[in-house]
Amino acid sequence: MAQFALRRSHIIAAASLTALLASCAHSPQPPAPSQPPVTSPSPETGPISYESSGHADIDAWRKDFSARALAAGHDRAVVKSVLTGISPLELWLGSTFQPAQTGIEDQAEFAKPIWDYLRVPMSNSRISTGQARLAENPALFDALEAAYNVDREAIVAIWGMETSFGAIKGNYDGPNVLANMAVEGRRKGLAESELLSLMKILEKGDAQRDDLKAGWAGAMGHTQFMPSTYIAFAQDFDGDGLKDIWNSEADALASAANYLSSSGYALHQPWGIEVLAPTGFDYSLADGNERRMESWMQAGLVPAAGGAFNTNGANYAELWLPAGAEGPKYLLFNNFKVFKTYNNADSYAFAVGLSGDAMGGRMGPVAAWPTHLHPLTVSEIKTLQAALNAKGFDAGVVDGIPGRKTKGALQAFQKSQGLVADGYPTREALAMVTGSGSVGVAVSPGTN
Ligand SMILES: [Ca+2]
Repeated sequence: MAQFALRRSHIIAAASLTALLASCAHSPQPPAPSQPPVTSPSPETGPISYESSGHADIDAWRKDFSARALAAGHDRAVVKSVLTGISPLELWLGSTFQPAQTGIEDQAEFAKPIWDYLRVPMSNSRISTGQARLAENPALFDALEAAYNVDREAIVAIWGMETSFGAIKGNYDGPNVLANMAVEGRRKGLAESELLSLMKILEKGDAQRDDLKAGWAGAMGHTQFMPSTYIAFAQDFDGDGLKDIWNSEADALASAANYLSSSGYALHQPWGIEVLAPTGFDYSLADGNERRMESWMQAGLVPAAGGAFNTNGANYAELWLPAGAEGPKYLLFNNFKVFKTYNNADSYAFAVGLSGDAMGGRMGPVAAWPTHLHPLTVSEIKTLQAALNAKGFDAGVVDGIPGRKTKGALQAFQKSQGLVADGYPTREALAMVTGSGSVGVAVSPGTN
C-alpha cells in the first residue's frame, strides 16, 4: 500500500506542477519573484534509480528498459511510477506453476470439444445475467447502439465472455504483469510495447497509475483491453473526462463497441445463421471460402429456424461446421469475423454470437451436438497433421491447432476416400488417416 501511495504522489506532484504552470499562463502577471521558488526541484537527469526487486533478471531488464523509455521521450515521473515496485510473479517467473509456459494446451478455445466449451457461455446464469444487464439500463444500450452502430447483445455477450460482466476483471498490477512477461522473454517485444502504451495512457491523463489493474496477461478492465488497444479505442462515455474501463461500465462498454465498430461491425446483420442441408450435400463447400447467399440457397441450404433468410444486406457467407456434418451447421457473416478481432478463435466468436442471440431471446443451436464423436486433443491433432502431411495432404505446420488448413487437408483426404468431407478432426477420422482401423467412421445421416 505504501508503495502505491508513494507512486501516486509522483503523478500528483507532476499534475500539480502542470496545473500551476497552466494557471500562471492565464492569470494576471504577479509581481516578479526576486529569485526562483525554493520548492522548484532541479530537473533530474541520468538513469532513474530503483530499489532492487530482489530478482536479478528483473533489475537488469528494468535498468535497460527504463533507459530506453526515457530515450524514447517518455515523462520521467511516469516512467519511474510505472517501473517502481516491479516484483517477480510466480505465474510468470516462478518455478512451480507456469501456465505461461504450457502453450496452447491451456487455452480452452483449442482444448475442449465445442459443446463443452459452450457450457459456460450458454449457461442459464450467464444468459440470465446478460438479460438482466440489458434490462436494467436500456437507456445506456440505446445510446451505445446509436453512437457505435453495434447491437447491444453483441456488446453484452463480449462483456460476459471477457469478465462475467465485470465480476472477474483481474487484480494484478498491469505494469508488473507486463514487466514479468518481458523478463520471461518469449513475448518481450509485445510486453515492452504495451508498457510504453501504459506510459502514454498516464501521460495523457486518461487514467491514474493505481487504476492500471489487469488480468494475468495484461488485459485491463470490464472488457479486457490491452494498453495499446486502450489507446486506440477507449472511450469516455459517461463524460467525466476519464476513460475508465475499470470502474465505469459506460466507458468500458462504449470502448468495446467502438472497437467492434472500427473492426467493421454492421448493425442488425447476423453473425451467423444456423442452416439445414439437403441429402447428398457436398460438405467440402465448408472450406473457409465466402460465397454469395444465392449460391448457398441454390445448393439447398435453408434456415434451421424455418422461414426465409434475413441477412439485412449481408450478401456473402461461409459455411462452417463447428462439429462436422453431423452437428449444427452455420452460415457465417462478416460480424463473426469482427468478433474474432477480439479473440482470434472460432469458438470464442461462436460463443459471443450464440450467447448474444440467447440474451436476445433466440436460443440456438436447433440441431443437437454429436456428443458421441470424439474430437481430438491437441497432441492428437498434431498426430493427425503429421499423418496428413505424410500422405501428401498439406495440413501445414504441426501445431496442434485444427485451423482451416488442417481441416482442408482432412477434407481432401476424406474426399479421396469417398467419405463425407466435413474436415472434422475426430478420433474416428484420425483412425482413417493413419490406417489404424475404421472405428465408427463419421457418416452423416441424410448423406449418400
Ligand atoms: Ca469516463
